[in-house]
Amino acid sequence: MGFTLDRERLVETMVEQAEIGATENGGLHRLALSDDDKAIRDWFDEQLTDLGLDVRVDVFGNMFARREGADPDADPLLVGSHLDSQPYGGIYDGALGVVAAIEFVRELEARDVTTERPVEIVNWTNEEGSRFQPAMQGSGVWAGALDIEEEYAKTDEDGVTLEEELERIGYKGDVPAEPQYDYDAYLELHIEQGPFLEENGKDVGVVTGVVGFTWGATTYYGEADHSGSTPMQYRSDALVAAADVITQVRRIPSTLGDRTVGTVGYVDAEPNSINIVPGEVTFTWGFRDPTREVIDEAKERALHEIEAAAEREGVDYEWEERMDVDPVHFAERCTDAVADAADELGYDAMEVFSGAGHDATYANHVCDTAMVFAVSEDGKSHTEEEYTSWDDCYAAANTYARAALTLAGRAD
Ligand code: HGY
Ligand code: MN
Ligand code: MN
Repeated sequence: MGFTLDRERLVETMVEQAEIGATENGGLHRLALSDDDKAIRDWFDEQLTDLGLDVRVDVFGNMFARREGADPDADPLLVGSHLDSQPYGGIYDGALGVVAAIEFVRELEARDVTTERPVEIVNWTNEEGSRFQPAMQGSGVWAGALDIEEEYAKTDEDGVTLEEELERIGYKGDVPAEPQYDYDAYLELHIEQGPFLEENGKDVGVVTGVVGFTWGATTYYGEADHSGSTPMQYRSDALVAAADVITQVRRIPSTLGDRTVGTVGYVDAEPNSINIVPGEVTFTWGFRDPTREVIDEAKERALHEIEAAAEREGVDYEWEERMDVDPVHFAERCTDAVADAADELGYDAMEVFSGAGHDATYANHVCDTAMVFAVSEDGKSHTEEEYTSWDDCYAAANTYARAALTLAGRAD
């Protein structure tokens, strides 16, 4: 059967990581740079140290470890993903990719395999972009797409800066947050977080690229007033203006591409009392698509709706950009390695373009990249109901390990 992973050990490692930051409904609450993130980072460090690898942490908290190959000067293969989670997310998002990378390195050790290239394993800081925006922040800084000082200064809802949290949990390292080597390739395993693999009855996904995003946050400034004694024509209701835009954010994608999506995920209305006209409302909006032109068109339409709603309701507003990243398409030599691996192992695979964002987007700025997708049951993710069977985890992790070995090359 050639190089395959130890299924039992993969499941054990997944169960172990899922205990750190576990919620009572079987999900994860492991927000970036929280105490639970510190705990899972310590766990990650322990896994790699036990494998005899030295762990290094960069100044943005990205964690790396290196397994030497036959040729120490060869450009390394980089494998890994992220361990932070959404507020009430699932146990597979990011974690399955890191665990598969750990199990890949464990299997190399167990079989005493010497790879041509060095293999480096990474845990990226703040992929989720929930507590601190943007998403894929650690890989974005590392790839030079985001300015580290700007990202250090980002604050969470309590006004705590990212840099303060990085220092507080002891993961502001000393290595520059930039590629320390000319990486030959980056390979990431992730759950699909969408319906296509399951709908088509496939075992694994060969990911050919990732959508681009644009995220913004708008605040409307109206007039808080008594909800009973203020006649309707006297009102400047910030929430009504926001509601108009929220409806449009839902409608705009249906006029654009078949993979265009639009979401308002966060709304904060003040004073948020049943008998006060909302005076101030902040909400986020986001659009994604495989092509840059469509993303720009969606953003332009949203900004037009934001302005029009402010005029209609007589409220002021301001907005800020929270994220902007181009779509990426992966290198054929890497996607071929994934497709061939699935084929060799007898898994039924199909190509998928990712609707979720991944660190592979920014890794693709640095070196050839590809991803492997595992099936998401009902396509659900970013909820505690996120589920991937152990069989599907194993099929994807096996494909991943085989493709990784192809890209790393065997020296023995
Ligand atoms: O937003 C995303 O797609 C990713 O989960 N951060
Ligand atoms: Mn993820
Ligand atoms: Mn996610």
